[in-house]
Amino acid sequence: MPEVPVLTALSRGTEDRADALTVAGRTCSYEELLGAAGAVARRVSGLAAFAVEATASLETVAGVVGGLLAGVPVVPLPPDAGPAEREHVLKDSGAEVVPVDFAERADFAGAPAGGAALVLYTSGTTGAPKGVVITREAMAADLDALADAWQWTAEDTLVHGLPLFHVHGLVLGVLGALRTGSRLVHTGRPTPEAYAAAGGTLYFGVPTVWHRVVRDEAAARALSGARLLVSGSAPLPAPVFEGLRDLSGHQPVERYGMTETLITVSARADGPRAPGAVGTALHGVTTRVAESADGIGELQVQGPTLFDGYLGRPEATAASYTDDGWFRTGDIAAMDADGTHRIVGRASTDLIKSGGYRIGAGEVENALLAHPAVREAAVVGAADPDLGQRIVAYVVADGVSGQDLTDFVAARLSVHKRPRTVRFLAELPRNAMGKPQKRLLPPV
Ligand code: MCA
Ligand code: AMP
Repeated sequence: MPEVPVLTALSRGTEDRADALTVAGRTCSYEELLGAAGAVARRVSGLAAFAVEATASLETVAGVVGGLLAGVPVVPLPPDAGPAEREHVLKDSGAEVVPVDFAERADFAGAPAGGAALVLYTSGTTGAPKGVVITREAMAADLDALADAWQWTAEDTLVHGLPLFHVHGLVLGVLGALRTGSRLVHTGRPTPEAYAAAGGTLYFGVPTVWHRVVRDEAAARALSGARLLVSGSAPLPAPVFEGLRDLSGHQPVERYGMTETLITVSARADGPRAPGAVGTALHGVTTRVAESADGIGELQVQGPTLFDGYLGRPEATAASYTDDGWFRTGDIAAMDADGTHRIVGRASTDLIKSGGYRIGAGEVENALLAHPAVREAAVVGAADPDLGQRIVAYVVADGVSGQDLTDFVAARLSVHKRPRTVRFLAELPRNAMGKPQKRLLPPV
């Protein structure tokens, strides 16, 4: 078997079985995956980077494993990305799209172990998304620390249905299984029925998924045979925590992270769990809460799981660190005496979390302003019981409907970046300097 960096269990092959991996209803063994990944590796070897259409499929897994095998960074493209977002990602990364045929098989000897493995595009408060460079070393360190915290082993069957172009679904949800040797069942979509039917021991979901599971009582009860339910990517509301506990018998483990840092803080399989608490720093990670009078401040982190910078943006990379070398998460946190972290908010209201997706208000505003009828636009996140936050757009525009604008954004960017509510105003509230004042916008 060739040595695939990061993917210890896949390389070792001793945990191989005919149903090692199921993605959206199709199943394969490690041997079959390695053959398909080998064919990708041959094709991409020597490229500076390549992009894969990151649908929920065995093809995406083979593409990413092929990149690791060849030592070529992979840029996973959100499959629903519209032309504006797609062009930006391909141009900014310099990656060409390489199609993957899972039926193609080839041997490939394997590449050196270290260096850039993934470039994941993620939104800031303004402008277009930036490419976050994630190394093999950072992923290996993070997955080992999570395996330690969650007692995650080859005995587990991991179940989730999250997108394969973010850290949660791809790094934890696919590469984690191929490093630990746990079986993987990716359900295609993260629906309550599919989670209930999968019969796993370890489940991953964003809070929106857990909210929907709790609303589907039979599905929630069906998870009682699992070992561990894990929530992350956004705050898990207390009623959802309690609903899961009451219906499935499991208190969910909550963990916290970012694309730039991978997962840094988590509750442990053998430790306390409570609503609103995201646990303690993972093995190897150090955290601090920036000084403030009330013990609440910006969470800053250091450790081996951090990114290798924003692709081609050294100033933005430098700006994301304090002068004394700590990564600034932009999240506001408090730490209990026992080291338990609570995330209490975000420093900027211009970063929206909807359904676990991170969306920059500026990117959506720019998409709206590209519509000929729109003169001004201000985008905010409004509290939503299912999505956590719902994108709301306030626009100054004539001769266009709210639905037209929603569809316009969904078509240019990714579907999940579309405003769910559009409100028309005669003008945006501004201060004396003429700057729009989002906090003066009328309630939704
Ligand atoms: C609706 N649709 C439209 C439109 N309206 N299509 C085009 N134009 C429109 N105007 C269609 C969509 O194409 C889709 O079709 C269907 O409606 C449902 O889409 P949507 O309403 O957006 O789905 P949802 O129900 O709101 O999705 C909830 C979700 C999703 C499934 C929970 O938000 C999700 O997958 N979230 C996971 C995000 C995630 O993994 N984040 C991790 C990043 P069709 O159904 O046919 O597709 S965070 C991270 O990585 C860090 C490190 C961490 O901490 O984890
Ligand atoms: P992303 O880069 O898409 O992974 O988004 C990272 C952001 O998600 C963080 O900066 C937090 O704001 C948020 N986040 C992730 N996990 C949690 C959590 N367990 N509780 C609260 N916020 C979270």
